[in-house]
Amino acid sequence: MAIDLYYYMVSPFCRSVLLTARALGIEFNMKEINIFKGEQHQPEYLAINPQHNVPTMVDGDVVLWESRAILTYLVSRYGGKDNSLYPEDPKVRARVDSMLYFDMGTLFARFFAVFRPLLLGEQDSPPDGAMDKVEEALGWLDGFLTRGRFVAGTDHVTVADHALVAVVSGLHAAGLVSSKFENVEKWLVRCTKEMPGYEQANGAGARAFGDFAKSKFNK
Ligand SMILES: N[C@@H](CCC(=O)N[C@@H](CS)C(=O)NCC(=O)O)C(=O)O
Repeated sequence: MAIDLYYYMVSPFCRSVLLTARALGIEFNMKEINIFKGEQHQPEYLAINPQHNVPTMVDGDVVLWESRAILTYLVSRYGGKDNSLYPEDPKVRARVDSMLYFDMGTLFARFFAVFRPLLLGEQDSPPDGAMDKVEEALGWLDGFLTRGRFVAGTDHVTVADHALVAVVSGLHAAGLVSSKFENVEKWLVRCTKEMPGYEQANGAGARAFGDFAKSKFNK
């Protein structure tokens, strides 16, 4: 049975899901929800996801939102035994989980404090000082990337890279990642080369996000 994905490409959380799906060879039945037009508030969508955000995945009787839960579900269900995207070794998995939580609780949280009001049209320019907190989180990420080629200290891509690259590539496309973060810059290039279907899953959407962000920052 086809898996439905309700998505909007500007959203990094939809692009991370597409990166994991590409890596696993999963083709979704794609259902666009234009959050700029408020389509997430339609009653049919609220019946699926009362939290009215994207992405939402429907795989038979499994209905999930929260992008990072979708990433790990897809690998656990469709990735086969000990898939390197979300390895079963408890020590490696713990590092992957740690980076997913860093994304959710720190980088994404700070990113969202800047961009949520802009994306939903609640404000027309970024809140004062909020980008400094994003910059601080990018500095930590730069440090984490001294531990290995990818964010969990592995030599290969994991779902933590999918989650983080979707956010960071959008900031980069907007010109908001300082060139002093050399490890981040090199990792971004590595991701474009080593993630299957990167351009379709994330590249174009990240640039669309970058154009949107530039329009709000360069007033
Ligand atoms: N923590 C959630 C965040 C999802 C989220 O907030 N998505 C935004 C788009 S970037 C959205 O759909 N906002 C519309 C709304 O909240 O009404 C995830 O990772 O999936």
